[in-house]
Amino acid sequence: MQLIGMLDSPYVRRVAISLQLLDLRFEHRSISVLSTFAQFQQINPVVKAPSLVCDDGEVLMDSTLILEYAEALATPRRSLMPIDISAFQHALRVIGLALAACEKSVQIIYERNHRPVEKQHEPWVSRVTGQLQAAYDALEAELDRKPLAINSKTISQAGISTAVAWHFTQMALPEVISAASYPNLCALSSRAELLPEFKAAPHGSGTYPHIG
Ligand SMILES: N[C@@H](CCC(=O)N[C@@H](CS)C(=O)NCC(=O)O)C(=O)O
Repeated sequence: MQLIGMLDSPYVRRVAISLQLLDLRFEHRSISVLSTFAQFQQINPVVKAPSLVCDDGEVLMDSTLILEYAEALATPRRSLMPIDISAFQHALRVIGLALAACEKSVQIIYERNHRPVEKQHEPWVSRVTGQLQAAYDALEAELDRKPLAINSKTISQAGISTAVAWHFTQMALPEVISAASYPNLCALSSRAELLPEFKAAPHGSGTYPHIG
């Protein structure tokens, strides 16, 4: 199967890291939804990253749905989600916050980079920035309350998504979310970025597996 999309997208990156942790082999094609729109359109006319081209050619999209498929595909069946219901519920809460942080970061980036300056709407950016801060405030508090395990054997989807979201926002919008205010997220991210699965799929324009 092929994973389509660039690793500067947190959605693509969470899938690339999760596929490795599920022991699934995949080819990565680092195609941009922006600079190579027409090429992306040939693969998925909806142009959403990530897209997953399955072995029979069917194309899936949306990172959460792709991860659901990946877990069903893994043999023996594996999951990056906890089995215990209260831990499962908490993981969904944390992943929801991480995905909201990704979405709000992307909205700010698109507003800034893909709209003419005279058409940018500051009240909208302020609203989204407030939502982004709220998501990271809540994630920081959750980590204080219940730290997440960060190693290749025990990292869960909550850990992957939180670490990927934080690193993405710090790479793309460091002036919007000050790292100094979020020590738990900084520590979690630093540990996660040292894992081989994160190093093999680093944030940016490169292709998995990154060597070196
Ligand atoms: N909910 C989706 C969000 C994916 C998403 O918005 N990806 C961005 C790239 S970071 C994208 O495809 N942008 C192009 C567009 O929406 O037109 C997911 O989890 O995969």
